[in-house]
Amino acid sequence: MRLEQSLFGAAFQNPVVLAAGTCGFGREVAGVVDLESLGGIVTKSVTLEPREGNPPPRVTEFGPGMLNSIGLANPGAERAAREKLPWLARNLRRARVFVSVAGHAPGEYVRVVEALDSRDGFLGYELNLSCPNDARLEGLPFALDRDALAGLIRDVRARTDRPVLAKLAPNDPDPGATARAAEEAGADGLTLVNTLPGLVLEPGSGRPVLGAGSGGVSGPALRPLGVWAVERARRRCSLPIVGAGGVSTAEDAVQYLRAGASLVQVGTASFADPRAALGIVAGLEAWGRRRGIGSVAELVGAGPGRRDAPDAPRGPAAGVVTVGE
Ligand code: RRO
Repeated sequence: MRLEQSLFGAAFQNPVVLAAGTCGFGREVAGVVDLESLGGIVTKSVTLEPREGNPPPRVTEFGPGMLNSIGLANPGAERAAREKLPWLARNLRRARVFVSVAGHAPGEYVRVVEALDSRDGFLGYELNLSCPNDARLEGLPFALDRDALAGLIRDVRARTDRPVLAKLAPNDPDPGATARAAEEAGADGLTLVNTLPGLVLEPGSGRPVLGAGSGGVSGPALRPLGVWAVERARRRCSLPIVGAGGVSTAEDAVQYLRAGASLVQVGTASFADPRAALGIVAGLEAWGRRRGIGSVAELVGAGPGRRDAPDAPRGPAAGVVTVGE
């Protein structure tokens, strides 16, 4: 199965991308994972000013997932431009880089983009509109306020010619409507989904396990929600979608592709095995080859497969696109 696709004006050698916040700015993980064998990476979110992040512990595990509250720890836009982008420019040729951008106000996103835009080392931006851990943010994240989201995307769109992805939230009752709003505002693609707000308490004391209190839920528990959000967004908008949430195997990635994602991000799985994403690339190729699927693009949005496919959960409905054989 051919894994390459052309998206956002660039060639992606395969659909597997490291998620924001799980690989720093690339260099931090380059000793343990061959980044040039991946479709790409998304950097840690960059804010205008440097941030120390939240008090420890910042991460804890629970049954089927993980809870984090890192608190946007990052060097700020100026140092990211000076100290992080040059390494990416020198070292990543085949893997595509998106810089994640975060802030408290639309103007902060715009200023981060203005600080980075003339530099080399990255393809485009992923606007983090859905961080669950920003104590300084009052009210809803931008991703859950469609008017604010649309205004912010329009402001950024006007400042850059690079591709702009909008990263949306999992606790959105109507991700299709939000996806549509992002498309109309000028986004080039969507990333679905960020982590889900959650709280883990120590039963004895009742105190939160994380230093910051609540955090963002990721890992396998998040996957059905992410796949559902991608499928809903696919129905309402025609932008390329990047699926994220609980991908740890090639089969997980296939679910996102079939639901309508063109790329998939791997996050939490990399903490258990830094090379998990490479295994998913190899597993995807083998999965498709065994089924006679010519290219990954054939899978995107293909929905349910044939009744006789080895692991098809149910048979095809009338009019449903099938792939393979
Ligand atoms: O830094 C974080 O605590 C964080 C961010 Br910005 C985000 O978007 N999602 C998340 O789970 N953690």
